Amino acid sequence: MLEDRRLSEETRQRMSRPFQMLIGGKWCDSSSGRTLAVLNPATGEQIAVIPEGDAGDVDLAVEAATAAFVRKLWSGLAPGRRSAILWRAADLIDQRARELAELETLDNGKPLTAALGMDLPMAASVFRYWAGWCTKIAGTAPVVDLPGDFAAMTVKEPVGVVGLIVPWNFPLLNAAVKLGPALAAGCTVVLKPAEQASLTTLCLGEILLEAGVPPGAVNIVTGLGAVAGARIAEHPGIAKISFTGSTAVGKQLIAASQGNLKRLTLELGGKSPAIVLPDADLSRAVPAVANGIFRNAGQICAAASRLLVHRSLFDQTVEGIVQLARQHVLGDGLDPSTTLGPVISQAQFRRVLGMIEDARQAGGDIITGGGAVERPGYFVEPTVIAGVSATKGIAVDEVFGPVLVALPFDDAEEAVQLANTTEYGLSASIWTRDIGQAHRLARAVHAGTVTINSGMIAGPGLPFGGFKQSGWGREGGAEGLDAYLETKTIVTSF
Ligand code: TXE
Repeated sequence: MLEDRRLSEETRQRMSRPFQMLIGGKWCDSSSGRTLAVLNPATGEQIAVIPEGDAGDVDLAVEAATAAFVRKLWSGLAPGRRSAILWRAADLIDQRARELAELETLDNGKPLTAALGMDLPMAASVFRYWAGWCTKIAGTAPVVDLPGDFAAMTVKEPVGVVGLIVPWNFPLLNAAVKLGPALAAGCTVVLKPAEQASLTTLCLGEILLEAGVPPGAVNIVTGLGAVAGARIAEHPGIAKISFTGSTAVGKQLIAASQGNLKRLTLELGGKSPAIVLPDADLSRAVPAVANGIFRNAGQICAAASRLLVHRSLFDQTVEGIVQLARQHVLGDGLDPSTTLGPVISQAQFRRVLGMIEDARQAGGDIITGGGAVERPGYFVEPTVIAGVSATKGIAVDEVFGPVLVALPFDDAEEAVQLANTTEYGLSASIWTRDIGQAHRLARAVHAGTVTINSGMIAGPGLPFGGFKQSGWGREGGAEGLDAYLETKTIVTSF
């Protein structure tokens, strides 16, 4: 692999050095010495190893983060200085963009064009956004409605040591999305990347140190969710957790974190509807829905995985998406012609194919795709399924793969009812030229983000999160920052 001429010199050099964990500003192996294999999902081959951190390693990381927090190594820096450090981190991400994008492709499988065009610039812009907040965190001066003379103020304080647990679908970007507000708020961090894709997060640790984040302010422990992640969940020294991952693990975190009543932000699964009304502009809706479900091999929590389309447009809309599905070139993400990469792992590969098979058994019509691609790696064909029950199985369960379920409706009321049938409520899109109708539906749909005549839009300034079992709380914007802050009320009698 190190001889692969498609890789830049920087990437080959980075791959020739070990990947270690970051604890207290030092790079280290796991205390057990154990490692986990890093597999390239496009080939199934091992490309590196990462430390298999365990509960003891998490404890060391929490100790380092606690010492940094208590000594105010990070929160005590002038806000403008912290802002400059986060901005510098963004510049370093830009400088290392090619290398980081190549590592992301090797580790996660996504096309290099996608990593370079989306993940990397967004990760840098996320740090720039949060750099701006460091100098703008302020309290209020509320009125005290009591007899006597009082002056009241509120101040915002960092919540403490936070545990950030990140999934594998956008490894670097998701790490940035959580680190940005945590650091802007003045918290110190124990971050656990997903065991399936940790490489770029470890590089981000290098970048943060180089940018000037003090030792101990950001600690990164690699390891298994059930071991290292579970210890973060129960650790009494951690005040808050921000987690992105499955709804099942989110529920485990709620139970595990009760011991010290941790604050929890949970970004969980989704089964997001795209609602296409009879007057929709299909020239916009069709490519957006296809992109919304096939991009990143469908491994997006807000993927447009349920197409709800008015019966009058059903065949035309589905046909348009099927055409686009068939145009995808599946392959190794380093190959410039590749438009669709593999899913992350053999476990996900089996899970996605199993769900398609269940839909087939249930009488579903597999209009395109539906199988694995005959080649090494974990490639699933872009798939469109119709003719399934709207209320069970693949129509309501998250697949997290390139699989679209198409369901017809007869009127707007039925569309809303279908949109709201799942246990999730992360995002939805509405396609119509009638803007009044669009807004009526936007208010009726249970979803944390609703887009009108657009695929999913996310950015660091936009609150993102879910209704129902898609999670708790919001990331992004002022609300996202607030999740890392405590409000203290100070009242003076005079
Ligand atoms: O997720 P997990 P998996 C959904 C998606 C996917 C399914 C399974 O439907 O098919 O989850 O994926 C850590 N305590 N999403 O198994 O297990 C783990 O190490 C603490 C949606 O990969 O939830 C990783 O860092 N942490 C999604 C992170 O949790 C634990 C993104 C996510 O892994 C833990 C990913 C535990 N007991 C999957 N067990 C989204 N919302 O974007 C695991 N982890």
